This record gives sequence, structure tokens and C-alpha cells, in this order.
Amino acid sequence: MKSFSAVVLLYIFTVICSIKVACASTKSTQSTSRQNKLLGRAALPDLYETSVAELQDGLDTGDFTSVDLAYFARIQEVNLRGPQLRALIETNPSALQQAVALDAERLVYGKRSMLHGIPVLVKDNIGTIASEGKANLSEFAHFRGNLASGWSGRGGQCTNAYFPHADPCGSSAGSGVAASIGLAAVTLGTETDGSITCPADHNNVVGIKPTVGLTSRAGVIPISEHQDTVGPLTRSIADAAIVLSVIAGPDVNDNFTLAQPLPVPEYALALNKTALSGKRIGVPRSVFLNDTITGNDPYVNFIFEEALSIIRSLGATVVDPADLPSAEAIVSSNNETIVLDVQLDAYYAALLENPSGVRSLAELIQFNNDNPSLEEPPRYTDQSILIASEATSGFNSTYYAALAFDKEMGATQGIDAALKAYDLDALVLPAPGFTTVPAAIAGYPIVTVPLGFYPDNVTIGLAGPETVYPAPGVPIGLSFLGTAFSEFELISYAYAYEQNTHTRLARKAYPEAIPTVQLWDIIYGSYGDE
Ligand SMILES: *[C@@H]1O[C@H](CO)[C@@H](O)[C@H](O)[C@H]1NC(C)=O
Ligand SMILES: *[C@@H]1O[C@H](CO)[C@@H](O)[C@H](O)[C@H]1NC(C)=O
Ligand SMILES: *[C@@H]1O[C@H](CO)[C@@H](O)[C@H](O)[C@H]1NC(C)=O
Ligand SMILES: *[C@@H]1O[C@H](CO)[C@@H](O)[C@H](O)[C@H]1NC(C)=O
Ligand SMILES: *[C@@H]1O[C@H](CO)[C@@H](O)[C@H](O)[C@H]1NC(C)=O
Ligand SMILES: *[C@@H]1O[C@H](CO)[C@@H](O)[C@H](O)[C@H]1NC(C)=O
Ligand SMILES: CC(=O)N[C@H]1CO[C@H](CO)[C@@H](O)[C@@H]1O
Repeated sequence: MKSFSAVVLLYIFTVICSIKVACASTKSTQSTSRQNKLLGRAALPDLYETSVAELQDGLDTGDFTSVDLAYFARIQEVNLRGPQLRALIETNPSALQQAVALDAERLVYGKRSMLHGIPVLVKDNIGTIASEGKANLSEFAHFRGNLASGWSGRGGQCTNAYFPHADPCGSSAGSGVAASIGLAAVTLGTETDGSITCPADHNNVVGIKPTVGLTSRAGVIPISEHQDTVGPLTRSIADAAIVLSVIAGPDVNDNFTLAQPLPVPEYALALNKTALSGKRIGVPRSVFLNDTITGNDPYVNFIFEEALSIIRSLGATVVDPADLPSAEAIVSSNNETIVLDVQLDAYYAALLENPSGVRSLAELIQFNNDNPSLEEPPRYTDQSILIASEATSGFNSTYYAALAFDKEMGATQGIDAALKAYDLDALVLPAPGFTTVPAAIAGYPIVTVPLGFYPDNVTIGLAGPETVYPAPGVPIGLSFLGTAFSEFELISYAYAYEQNTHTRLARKAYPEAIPTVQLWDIIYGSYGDE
């Protein structure tokens, strides 16, 4: 199970700065911005931490424009100097044009939504179409065999901004790292098993892994149609709620989304600081808090116990233990591996445009074999998962039996059983370990929020050939789990926890990893030289 998780997490990232939308001249906003020079540096939002709401305020009042918000200077600064974070693979060449158009549209019509003109970074396994209609497809992600978390042939080894060479976790590694130091306003990742919550955990950001079928996977490289889901990685619950409200909803191109309850909730309405008051929160202690099984550093459980005290102090009843009847079976089962990777040929066939030259799973395997300098990093062993899935015809009775078994273990005898037996509103666990597995195989949601940081005297461990974990100052997350489509409630509990702890800013990334370029520099030229 462990090595399997590592493999899926591996399934890499990237990020394309895709600023949405349309049109004309930016002169009037620019001059408004310039008049506001008197605002001074201090009055402008700090791009390390700024929120979407704060950015929208500045955009609405004309203090700055979406063009000014192009994070390219910060991205370039981090790429050129200091540590090799490798969070981004490419930026969208039409982003500035789109920003100009969006600024003009805002002047005339106001904003379309809370994401109007807000730069978004998108994981590399999410296909994009440029606004001109030119199809641009992100590189195929890597989930082939035992590779290090955060590594891709295309992007190299992504690293954490909290300790040099620390594991960023994955597979949405670049999204997590970029969000953590303000290389974009908000980011998107995908999760099959742990790929949003783990990078949220390791990078001190919020991650929402939505219920499978809440957000469309159309254009996302498929691992499992029953487990894959797209969700936000952001610096706050409020930002994640804004993004989720925009990306949730039915999409005819992904029929799993047609079964969701409607209307889509306005997740920003879940931002309630007292939401934990009177709620019953369960702790599935067996297996998930057993270090012998999870392999977690003991500090994880230590800090988790503090979180439980905080949750109690916020008026919740902590039901402890509230075990999953299926806990032991979940960690010993191999069934999750059976439901992966069987849709890749269909994915290739459905691409609108494919500049890569690779047209099928078989050609992908061949490409990897033919390009060892690109695709076989240190300690590379094999691409066994791809080869195994190439060997199968896919949807046979073994597959359907595994799927049914997973649903039973994850949902019926897992999360739903515990919620029902103990009359709970949600479950809570530290993010590291096997926390993601029951929700992965059930297709259920997880909301992860900053919990703490490994202490300076933690024993540094090896993660990949080029990465370490744990390490001093590397973040740890707290995960709230619930039943299908309980995002609204989970967001409210995570928000109450976040707002009563403010853990994120208790420790910042290491200085060399923090970009220094700020809005002031972008608006008034290089480093305020105007
Ligand atoms: C989605 O469509 C596929 C192919 O048409 C079908 O096999 C599957 O049952 C549908 N799934 C849902 C959830 O409707
Ligand atoms: C916030 O949550 C508490 C506890 O559930 C509830 O009593 C209160 O009505 C909520 N406030 C709002 C504005 O929804
Ligand atoms: C933790 O797991 C180990 C290995 O399965 C087991 O021997 C031990 O009893 C468990 N500890 C607790 C407290 O359940
Ligand atoms: C699924 O897991 C169960 C329990 O671990 C096991 O008995 C069964 O053989 C697994 N199915 C497959 C197809 O491996
Ligand atoms: C289904 O495909 C898998 C992978 O090739 C294979 O191991 C399994 O035996 C097949 N099951 C049946 C019932 O043919
Ligand atoms: C780290 O320091 C804390 C506080 O001084 C101490 O309780 C803990 O045992 C130390 N841990 C290690 C691994 O040395
Ligand atoms: C915006 C973007 O990512 N463009 C790239 C899309 O892919 C083509 C072909 O690989 C590249 O040339 C573009 O730079």
C-alpha cells in the first residue's frame, strides 16, 4: 500500500498560469493604478500571503490591475536564483493578453465572479485550451513505477520551500509549492489517493479533495474514473471555497458530475468561525494513528493531540476512538491498485490536439524506454504500473469486484459506518499516513488545513534520491473527512480550526525560497525605479 501510494502521489504536476478571459485597452486602469502610487508599498497586498478577496478589492478599486498581478516576475525570480524548487514547468504566453482583456471587461461590466482576473496555476495533468482556440496539452504525468514524489521527466525534482531539498509530496507538488510562497493567487491539483491532501500537508496550504463527481475531470489524464478528482490548493480555506464554488458543478463531458446534488453550494457561506460548536467529531484511532503502521514520525501524533484539544475548546465533542470497522482490511487490501490506469488509451483517443507524438499507452511505455536520460531518474526501477495496465483489457469482472470491494471498505464499512455508529458530523486525522485511503476508495471528500511544523530537532529522513522527509520546519496538515458531498460542512469545520489557530504564518518558508518581488515592483517598474 505504501509503495503504491508513493507511486500515485508521484504522478506529477505543473502549472500553467492561465488567466481567464477577454478584451481591450488597460489605459484607464493603469492610470488609476499610477494615481494610487501614493498608496505606497505597505498598502498593497503582500503576494506571499494575499487572499483572493484582498486581490478583488484592489482590482475593483483600481489600486492594481490583473496585468500587474501577473506573477511572472516572482516565478522568474524563484526560477533564476536560489534553490531549485522546480514548482513550475511553463507559463501561458497569452496570460498577459487575457489579463488586459479581463481588466477592460471589469471596467465596463464589473467582475464576472470572485476569480475574474485572478491568476490560476494548473497541474500539468490538466489539459488546457488557449483562449485563441489553439489547443495546448500538458505533458503526460508520470505514475509508472517507484519514482520519487515530486519528480517528472519534464520538470525534474520539485522541492519544498520550508527546508532545502525537502519532499514537497505529490502528486500536485508544484501546485502546493507555488501556493505556499505566492507564485500564483490560487492553484489546482488532482487527487486519486493523496495527491491534493499530501502536498497541502507538506507545504502548509489548504487542500480540498472534492467528492468524486463534484468537479469535472474532462481533460485530466485519468488514473481511475472512480477516484480521480480536481480540487484547489490555496493559502486559506476562504480562497479554496471560492475556487471550489467556481469549479464544482455538472459537466456533460464528465458524466460522473451529472449525479451531484444541485444547486452547487455557495461554499463561501460555510466560512463560520463557530462552526465546530456543538458538533461531534470522531477520531478513527485504530490503524490511522498507529505509527508502527503509518510510519509517521511521533511528532505527528503529538501535535494532533493538541489539535484535538483545540477542537474541544471550540465547542465540539471529540468522540475518541471512533474507529472504521474496515480499518485493518483497508491497509492490507491491494484492490485499489486494480482499478487504476485502465483508461489511458481512451484518453489519448479523446485529445483534441496532441503535439507529443505519443498516441497510446503502448507508445508511452516505448517513449520512456527510448528516452532514459529524460525518463529514468536516479534509482529508477521500472514502469510496472503502466506495463500492468497495458496488459489488461481493463473492465473485466476482476476490476468490478475490486471496485465493489473498495466501495464497501471505504464507504459502507468505513467512513459511513463510523459516522453512523458514533452519530458524527465528521472525522479528523493528521494528514500524513493512510488518512487518504478510505476517502480515496470511497470517492469521498477531504479538507486539509495547516496543523503545525516538524520541530528543529526532528530526525531528518530520506525520501527520494534527491529529497528528505521529515525535516525541521516542514509543515504538517490536519484533515477533516466526511461522507459524499459533505464539502460544505468540512469547509466550515476546517475554517473554524484555521481561524482559531492561524498556524500557516507561525512559520514561513526558508528565506532563499521566498520571492521578494511585490506588486509595487511590478506596477512601478523594476524594484520601484520609477
Ligand atoms: C458514464 O458513461 C459511461 C459510458 O457511456 C457509462 O459506462 C457509465 O456508466 C456512465 N457513468 C455514470 C456515472 O453515469
Ligand atoms: C455557525 O455555526 C454555528 C454552529 O453550528 C451555528 O450555530 C451558527 O448558526 C452558524 N452561523 C452561521 C452564520 O451560519
Ligand atoms: C499498532 O500496530 C502494530 C502492528 O500491527 C500492533 O502490533 C500494535 O498492537 C498496534 N498498536 C496499537 C496501540 O493498537
Ligand atoms: C481484494 O481484497 C481482498 C481482501 O484483501 C482479497 O481477498 C481479494 O483477493 C482482492 N482482490 C483481488 C482481485 O486481488
Ligand atoms: C482481468 O484483468 C486482469 C489484468 O490483466 C487479470 O489479472 C485478471 O485475471 C482478469 N480477470 C478475469 C476474470 O479475466
Ligand atoms: C526535541 O525536543 C523536544 C523539546 O525539547 C523534546 O521533547 C524531544 O524529545 C526532542 N526530540 C528529539 C527527536 O530529540
Ligand atoms: C502555453 C503553453 O504551454 N504552450 C506550450 C504548449 O505546447 C507546445 C508544444 O509542446 C509548446 O510549444 C508551447 O510553448
